[in-house]
Amino acid sequence: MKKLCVIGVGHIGLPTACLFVTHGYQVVGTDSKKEVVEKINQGEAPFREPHLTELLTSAVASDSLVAKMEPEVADVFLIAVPTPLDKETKMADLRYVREAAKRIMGYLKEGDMVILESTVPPRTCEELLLPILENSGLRCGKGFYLVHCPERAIPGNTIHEMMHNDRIIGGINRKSAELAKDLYACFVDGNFHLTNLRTAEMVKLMENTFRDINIALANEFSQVAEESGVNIWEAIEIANKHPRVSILKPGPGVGGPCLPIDPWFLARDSARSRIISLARDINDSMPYHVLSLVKELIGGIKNVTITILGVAYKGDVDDIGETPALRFVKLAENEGYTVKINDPWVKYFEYELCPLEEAIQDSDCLVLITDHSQFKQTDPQQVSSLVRNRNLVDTRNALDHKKWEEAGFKIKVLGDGTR
Ligand code: SAJ
Repeated sequence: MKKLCVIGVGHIGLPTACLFVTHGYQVVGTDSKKEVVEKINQGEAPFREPHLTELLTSAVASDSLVAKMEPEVADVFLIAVPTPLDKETKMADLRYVREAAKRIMGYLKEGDMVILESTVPPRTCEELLLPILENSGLRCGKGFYLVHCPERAIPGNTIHEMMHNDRIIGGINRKSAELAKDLYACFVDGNFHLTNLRTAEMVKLMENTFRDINIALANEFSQVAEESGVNIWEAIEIANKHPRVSILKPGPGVGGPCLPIDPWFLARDSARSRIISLARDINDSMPYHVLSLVKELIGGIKNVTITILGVAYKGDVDDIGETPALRFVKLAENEGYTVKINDPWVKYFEYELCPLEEAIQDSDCLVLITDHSQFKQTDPQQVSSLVRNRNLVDTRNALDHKKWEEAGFKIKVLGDGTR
């Protein structure tokens, strides 16, 4: 039986490890965080993701998955570490990939495979990973195999997408890519697209950049719609009926571990990447626009208290990475507002979180930033008896506005110029 060593058991590494276990592999998952290792060994997922807990509990109970701080000898090494953005230089911070490679190097033996799933700028595999791994004395492509198989699963539906999405496999040579395809085929029923390392690196970045630019366009459209007396939500829905149009949704900004970061890995030379950096600027500016909507609603109210509904970067996840909510809270505080925050998913945030009732009490304006399912079920009649002023800004077009209006709320919906 083949043994896998997964370096980095986070949002991608852990579900991947569990899926390999389900298909008969012995897996060691390593992480530099002691508390993550301990939690996993107790069968507890360190974050929320549908179906993960069931998979993890049975993987740990059957002794097929064990978490450790250090790697060990294996047949396949799979790297799924973060590749954050260095905010000052707007360059990829590749220190975790470098560290992972150094750690693996000492355990590499003839015939092993190294897979990089982390998102990286083009040529990282060849110029950073490969030379470190070759310090083992083995030759890449002959002594050991190297592939880039970028993760493409969406948080909130990770397990399903890992099993059913197509996979890109870039290999140092065809043999590497073919071997990796055979490996993943145990749980992936999507198609495999085999290519070279640098194409695989670029494809992954292009996918997230395409999405970021599409959202920036939707955000720009939403502001034009507000000025033009058009409801952008209706307009986008109709435009998308065209067989070759697919516009995404506007919102309070773009967050998460990928979209605000990956485009910069392509846009290092901004003279050649004007659309990419412009889209980033548009999306980053959305919290300012949300603030302007709040200001229009609250008018002359003194000693304003606002309630923020949701700080996760998107609905029904507990992740606050790069969330536009943080910028919005800071802007609101700079206006002198008292800010109260509720998020039924998030446990830790830079600002205090409180229960819904407490967050709503005596509020002058509710601002829905994240479209969690729980907020859609909130009863506006109950809310109306708790607030001081009945104002609502819905940045996601997520709520039943008729009901909120019936409860006496004045409403602004981002992108709706008909109100
Ligand atoms: N957003 C909008 N409007 C939309 C869609 C999203 O404003 O119409 C916002 C969300 O609210 C969120 C941000 O964009 O703040 C990103 O959310 P997302 O759902 O678009 O994507 P992620 O970051 O959760 O996952 C993406 C996915 N990439 C693509 O769909 C091309 C996922 O498949 C990747 O695996 C993931 O990035 C990654 O790890 O790269």
